[in-house]
Amino acid sequence: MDRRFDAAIEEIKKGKKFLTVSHVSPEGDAVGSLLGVTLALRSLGKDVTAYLEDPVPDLFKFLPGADTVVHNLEGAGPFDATFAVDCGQKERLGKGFVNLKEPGKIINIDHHATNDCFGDVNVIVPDASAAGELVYDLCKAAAIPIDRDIAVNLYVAIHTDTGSFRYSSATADSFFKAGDLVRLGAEPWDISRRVYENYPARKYKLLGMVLSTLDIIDAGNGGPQVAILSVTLDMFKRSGAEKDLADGFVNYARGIEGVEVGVLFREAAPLEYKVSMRSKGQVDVAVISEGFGGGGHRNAAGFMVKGTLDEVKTRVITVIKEKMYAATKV
Ligand SMILES: [Mn+2]
Repeated sequence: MDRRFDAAIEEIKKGKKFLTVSHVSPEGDAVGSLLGVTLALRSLGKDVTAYLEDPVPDLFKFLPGADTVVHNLEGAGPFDATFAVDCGQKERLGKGFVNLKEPGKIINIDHHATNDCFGDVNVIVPDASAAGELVYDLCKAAAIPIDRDIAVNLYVAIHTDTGSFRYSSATADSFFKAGDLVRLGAEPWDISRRVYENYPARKYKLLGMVLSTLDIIDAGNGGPQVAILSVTLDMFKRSGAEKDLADGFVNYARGIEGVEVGVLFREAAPLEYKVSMRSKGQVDVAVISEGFGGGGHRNAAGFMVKGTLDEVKTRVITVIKEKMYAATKV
């Protein structure tokens, strides 16, 4: 019997009006786990407001319930409780939520090891591949039937956060739950086609520019290398691509033979960069990210940093090289 959700289930039983939230710049797990818990609560007849500070990315607009997400909480509430999913820090839920007066009890359900337990109830499971897995577990523990619409959302959450079941985070549990979600109505090809084979051409124009910035650097120990890509505001302008279309580009850097860590520097504003890192597993990029005030997982982490591209690159690459030198010494 799964007792991890007892306190959360107590709040579900007591409450009528709920808020569900996930992090800014939402990806598949944020949107999928948010909508999964939203639809699960609605299926019990609860009044649920689903909130994301940022828009639902186009690729995920097909998800059941996506059209009900709101992006403004002014005048909202009071809520009996708030379910925050897939988010390690309260601030990452966005200003609208941070400024909200009466969120009720905050139930923090997440799988980031760097989660700071900002909730009144915290269910943090770093072994879960996706927050979507935990929403699945919550539904099971609360005996909430998972209908097709919930299944599609949770399948997308798990599928995207495991890199299509390629990452080490994909456990037997992840496969079991995904299999069950398929049984409950999630259609793998229909979902893959919509999420992975449905990109606007401008994404590929941008990718061409980004790949041309590729730089490969030695850590100095004859071992694996670091691959660096960058994307500037000018490239976004020239390609016509929105910023979220660069999501995943960092994987091209990691995907190179002999490369251990891939890094993407994305200009977020003049003199401000979002740094995304992907590791093949020998180097823990979450530790590097935390040193810069960010978060993440062993194989995938990111943070924001200020300065010119050259300054920022030098600072970040210096640290990565040190960590890599230590981790991969032959
Ligand atoms: Mn996640």
